[in-house]
Amino acid sequence: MAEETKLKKVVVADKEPKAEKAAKVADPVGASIDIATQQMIKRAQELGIDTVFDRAEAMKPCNIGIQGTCCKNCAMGPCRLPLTKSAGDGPDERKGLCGATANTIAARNFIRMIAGGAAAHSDHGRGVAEVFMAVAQGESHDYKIKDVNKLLAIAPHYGVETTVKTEDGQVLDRDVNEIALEVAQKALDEWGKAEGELFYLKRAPQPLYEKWKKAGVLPRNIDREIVEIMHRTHMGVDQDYKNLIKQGTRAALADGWGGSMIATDLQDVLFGTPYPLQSEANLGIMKEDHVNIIIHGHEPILSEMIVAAAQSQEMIDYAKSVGAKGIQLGGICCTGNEILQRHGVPPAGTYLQQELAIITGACDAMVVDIQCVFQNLANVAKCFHTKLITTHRIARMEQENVIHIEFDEHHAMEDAQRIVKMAIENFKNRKAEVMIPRTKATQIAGFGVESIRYHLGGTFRGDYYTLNDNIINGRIRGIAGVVGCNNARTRHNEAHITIVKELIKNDVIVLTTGCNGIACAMEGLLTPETAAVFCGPGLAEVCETVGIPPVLHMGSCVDNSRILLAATEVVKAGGLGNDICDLPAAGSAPEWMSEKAISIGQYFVASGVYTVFGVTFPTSGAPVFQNYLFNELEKIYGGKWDFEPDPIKHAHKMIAHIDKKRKALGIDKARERVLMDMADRMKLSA
Ligand code: NFS
Repeated sequence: MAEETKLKKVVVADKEPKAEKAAKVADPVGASIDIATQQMIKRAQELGIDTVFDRAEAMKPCNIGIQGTCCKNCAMGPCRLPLTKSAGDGPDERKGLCGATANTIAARNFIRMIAGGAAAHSDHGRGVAEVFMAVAQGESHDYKIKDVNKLLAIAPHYGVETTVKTEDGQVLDRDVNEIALEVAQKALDEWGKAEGELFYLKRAPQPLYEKWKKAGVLPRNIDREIVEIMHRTHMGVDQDYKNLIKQGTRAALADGWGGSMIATDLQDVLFGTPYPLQSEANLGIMKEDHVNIIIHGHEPILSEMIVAAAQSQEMIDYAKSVGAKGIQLGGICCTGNEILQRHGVPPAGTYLQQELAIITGACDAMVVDIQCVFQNLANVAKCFHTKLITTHRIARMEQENVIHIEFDEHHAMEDAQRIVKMAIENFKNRKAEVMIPRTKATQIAGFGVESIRYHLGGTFRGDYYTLNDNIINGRIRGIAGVVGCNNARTRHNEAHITIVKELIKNDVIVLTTGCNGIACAMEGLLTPETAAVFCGPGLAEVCETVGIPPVLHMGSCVDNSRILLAATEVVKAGGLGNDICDLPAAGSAPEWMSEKAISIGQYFVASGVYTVFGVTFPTSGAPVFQNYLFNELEKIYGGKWDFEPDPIKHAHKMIAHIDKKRKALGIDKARERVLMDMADRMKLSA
């Protein structure tokens, strides 16, 4: 009877006329600090097309999931253990059906995020290693080994000899193809070797390696550490948050010092090591009278070929034959960063601008591979003439208007030409009025371990001597790595830019990757001229002297491995302690959203870096576990997590940490002296 009543109620409720509610839409100015983005959000709203910004208004996040305390690892749940106000009053008695505590649930969820992130970066690395193997075996003719020096530099890390001794004692160079083949095999084995540990771990400063060894977190092989996370977090396995995060650390290290580092290195070998170059950034790089091809995703394997195809005379002539003036390439997300770093192809925007590039009405093709790709691109593309092309075997979309051209390294150029031709032939099909925002900025990108050595190295002394010397004398207060995504739950680019500006204002040099790099480029922070406007006097002086921007763009998110190695070089150059955790340095992801960011954060923390995240933190419902991440991990690895959504406070937490490290090194006095020098100088000029 009770059932019947309930049913009747539902039926009645269904028949009642619903009040028409206007769909919630975003306030363009509240959604982004960037004018081009604001214009395009408004444009989309005029056209009746929803974007991520509107959807973030219409749907709020789950209040339990956001705390990290919802367990759906078995079908007795989901068990929800939100932290309520009264929970802190007495003993924490929250538990799931099986008895799992909030700490266990949050730790399991946290390390599953690490598994997702490490898998994404590392599978990307594996894809590159497979192409490298095909090249080494002579099976792929469209790619070549572009940077032999880089190959020779990394070979010893895999235990591969670069010279050979003849019987009469002569030392001869080994054949490059032979070296490549051996490196390719050893690199591919890193994903599944049965014994030992990852080769690149020994590239870390010795004391750090010893810490990992003592803590028992040296990753054995990449796949194993990720699989083990899935096993341990299965119902009824690992139920100790400390032991769970230990496995999370292993997998994260397998990402940063494994999959990501291998990806970066082999990409450099195949496509060239980046060196500083000039480009532009933001939606304003698109051109109404050109064929616009936007490349979005993460692997540079396909995009390298598309760049080559689009720059060929044959394709440029073809574009002209359909009435276009040429072909304009643009990037979104990290594939954008890859082709920016090596070819100067300008990024059209960050992660949150992907839909907006299509809404310009001038995007003739958007080519996507893997990661950070919105499924809603297909719905947006449907409203325009844009061809949305998926290219990766593991990343397809269900919508019918999406074209799938599976990319294969064995006929790479052929595939790339097919895609470029498709875009050219689509130029004449533009139907909507084109509206490209004018906004764009100039940038200098393409930094890396090698180019920092060139710009900030010493002539006679250690490699990073000039950088270290300026840190010791206090002109540069410290180093910050500011990286990561955008998140539609916070104003687009606001935290990125506020934090970076606050850091450079306080003489902290910034190394950037990922969408933070693109955000900084869009705001014009990646030019040497920026230094005089935004930097403190010490950093401004250094930038002016050596001609670099105060924010150095180091590439995509897998290129965070470049930051690890740059930090290692700083340690090696001397005078700033023996380990990464001794350096006056800090890390930040102001607007993170991806599981990859959590993996990156964990490997930075485990490498000794104080790492602050903005927006939200996925363990807030489990204070004991969170305290372990925020305070206890430092005792093991020298680095720790922190969370601060307010951008100014966020920057000052990093600066306070940098100052603490300066004091521990005994170089805080030198900094005071420099400040006095500046004051004196100002008095003189007054
Ligand atoms: Ni990184 Fe690159 Fe951007 Fe975040 Fe996505 S593009 S790999 S995950 S959103 S920085």
